[in-house]
Amino acid sequence: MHPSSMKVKPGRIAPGAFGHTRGTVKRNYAVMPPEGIMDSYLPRWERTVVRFQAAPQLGARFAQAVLEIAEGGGTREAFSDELERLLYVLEGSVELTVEGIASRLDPEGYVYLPPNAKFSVRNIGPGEARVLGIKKPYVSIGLPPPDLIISKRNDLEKINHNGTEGRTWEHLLPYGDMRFDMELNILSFAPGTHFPDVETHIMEHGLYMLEGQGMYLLDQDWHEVWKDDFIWMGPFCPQLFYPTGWETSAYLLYKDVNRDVS
Ligand code: UGY
Ligand code: MN
Repeated sequence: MHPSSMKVKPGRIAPGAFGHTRGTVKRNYAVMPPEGIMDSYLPRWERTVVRFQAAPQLGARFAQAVLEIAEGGGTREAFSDELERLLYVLEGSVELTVEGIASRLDPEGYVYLPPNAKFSVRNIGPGEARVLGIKKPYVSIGLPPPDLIISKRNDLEKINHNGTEGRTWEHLLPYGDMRFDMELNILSFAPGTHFPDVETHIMEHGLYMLEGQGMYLLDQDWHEVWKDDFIWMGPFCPQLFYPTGWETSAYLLYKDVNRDVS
C-alpha cells in the first residue's frame, strides 16, 4: 500500500478547531499528543508506520517511537546493531525472535534487547499491533553487557519508594544494576498523589502516558496530558505531575542513569 493511502487516525480535538494543539516543543522539553505525529517508513520494517516522538534531532540522546505494525508486518529480516532497545507492546500481539528463539508478546509484554542482540518482530494478529520502541547507544563501563529481558507488566512488583499511599514504581529493568545505563519504570499515581517536590535532575526522560490524565509542570509551564501523549524532558528540566480525574494515572518513563558525565 502506498504510504499516502494509509489511514490517518482521527484527531482528538473538536471538529472545526483547526490549528489548535496541546503540543509544544521547547528547548528543554516537548509535549506531543499522538494525533499530530507524522508517519515514517523505514527500510528494516515492512507494513509498519513509525511515529517518532524523540530523536537526537529534538535534543534527546535517545530515540523513541510508536510502531504501528499491520497484521503480518514487522521487521523485513532479523538484524542487530550496537543499540540497546526496549520494545513494549501497547496493543495487539507480536512474535519476537531473539537469536533464533521465538516468544509471544501480548499487551504489556516487553523485551529489553542488549546491544548486538539479533532480533526480528512479526505481528501475529488479529489486527494492528502498536509497539513502543526506545533505542540508544549503550554506554559501556567495562562490566559484562546487560542480559536480555523478556517479561510482562503483570509480573513486576509494584514498589512504593516513598511511603506515599497510592504512588508506585514498576521497574522493567533490574533496579540498581550498574550494568544498565537506563531505567525503564512505570509510575502510577492514584487520585490526590503527586511527587513531594518539583524535581530537577541531570537525567532526561521519555514519557509515554499509559493510563489516565493529569497536569504536568515542565520548566515554568503547566500542560494537560492524556493517555497516549508523549513528553520529552531534557536534562535539568524542572518537573512535577499530579493526576486529575477519578482513575489512577500511569506512565512509562525512560531515564538515563548510572553513568558519570563525559
Ligand atoms: O524518577 C524520576 O525521575 C521521576 N520521578 N520523574 C518523573 O516522573 N518525571
Ligand atoms: Mn524525573
